[in-house]
Amino acid sequence: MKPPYVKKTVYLSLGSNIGDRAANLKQATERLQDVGTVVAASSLYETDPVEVEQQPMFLNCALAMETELTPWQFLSQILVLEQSMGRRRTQLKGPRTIDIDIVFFGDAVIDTSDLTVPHPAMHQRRFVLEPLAEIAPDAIHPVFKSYIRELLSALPQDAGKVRRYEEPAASS
Ligand code: PH2
Ligand code: MG
Ligand code: MG
Repeated sequence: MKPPYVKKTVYLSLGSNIGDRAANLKQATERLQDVGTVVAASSLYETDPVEVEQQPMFLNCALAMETELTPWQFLSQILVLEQSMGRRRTQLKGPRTIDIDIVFFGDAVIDTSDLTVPHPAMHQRRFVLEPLAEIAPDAIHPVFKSYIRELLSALPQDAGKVRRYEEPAASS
């Protein structure tokens, strides 16, 4: 089968809760320029850990990218990037230097053992929806047919606190 060399818009959610979290998110964003073209980046958000016990606070952000890769080519490149930034998977949802999740891949709907798109928990996670709503409020969930801003406003109030992160001023 010939690969479909079609440009798709991919939305990513990035997270870090080990080390210099802001530097990790920035480095990942820069290195993703080798995987495709980063066309939008949200602010950084400091977010309460959810779905996990006793972990440090996260920084999260969202990116929009354009790529001609297939979803599996793209996935294998982000896994290599996570590894090269020191990600070690010793426990499920363990603390991490960097996590790069595919939220949407164009309007693809994929459910295989190695890849599920749209991300199966994105609509329940304020730490995904709030950064994404900053850069793509009108992106549409290809299964629910809802806008990101609608998914965000449908979240229960208790779905994990999320606030804009102000970088500490550089000391001289
Ligand atoms: N990622 C998880 C589980 N919980 N919580 C926050 N705040 N941010 C994350 O990126 C995150 C999480 C699994 O990938
Ligand atoms: Mg994740
Ligand atoms: Mg992940």
